[in-house]
Amino acid sequence: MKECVFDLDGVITDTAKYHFAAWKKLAADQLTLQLPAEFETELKGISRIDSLIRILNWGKIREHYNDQQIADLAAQKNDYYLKEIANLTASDILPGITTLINQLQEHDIQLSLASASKNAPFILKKLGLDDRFDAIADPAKVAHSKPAPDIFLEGAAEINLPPAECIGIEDAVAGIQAIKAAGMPAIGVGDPHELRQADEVVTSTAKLSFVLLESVWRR
Ligand code: B16
Ligand code: MG
Repeated sequence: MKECVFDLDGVITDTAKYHFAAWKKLAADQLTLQLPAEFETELKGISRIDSLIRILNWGKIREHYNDQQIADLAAQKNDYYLKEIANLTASDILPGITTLINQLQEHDIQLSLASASKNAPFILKKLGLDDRFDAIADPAKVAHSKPAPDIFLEGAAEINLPPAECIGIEDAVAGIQAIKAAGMPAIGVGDPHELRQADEVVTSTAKLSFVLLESVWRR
């Protein structure tokens, strides 16, 4: 194992609640839809535009919006989201992640980020983790979003390593599918049944360690 490719939301920090708060506000204020709580999980790892289209389809109002209106609504959601995350600090890093990063770097493992979020560089900076990562894969540069492998392949390519030397960590089903499609072992964080396509699932980021990742990679 020479590289660890991290997802952001749900692995490094819990921004899902802020995404959901922003979607709820957009849906209520602009679409007169009341989003049920299940959407918080359903939108994990899904790109901004794909999330909006799911919401419009759920509300059976997709055909009322053209591409420009969809882009404007997505931009409005992002404004709400940026307000939600304005006060993120290092205290919002999930348990065990700083220790894991330290352990990986002590073993000369390269770190890259494979988040669907266009806000990922900004969020890493707010968390004080931007200088710990060797590469941040840009979701705007890849053709297909998760569950396609593109963003994880990009994370490996940025460091010039083959996927076989990498391991990926994800909290979303679409993300686990993306890691496996990229040809990397996948570590899931969350519910073992929901994430059963992963090679190993931990119920909390606090349970991640270099020893665990290395042993899964060697299987
Ligand atoms: P943005 P991840 C994902 O992050 C979120 O889980 C998902 O809810 C969000 O829609 C997506 O990023 C895009 O984020 O609107 O900031 O570009 O889990 O891939 O780190
Ligand atoms: Mg995630």
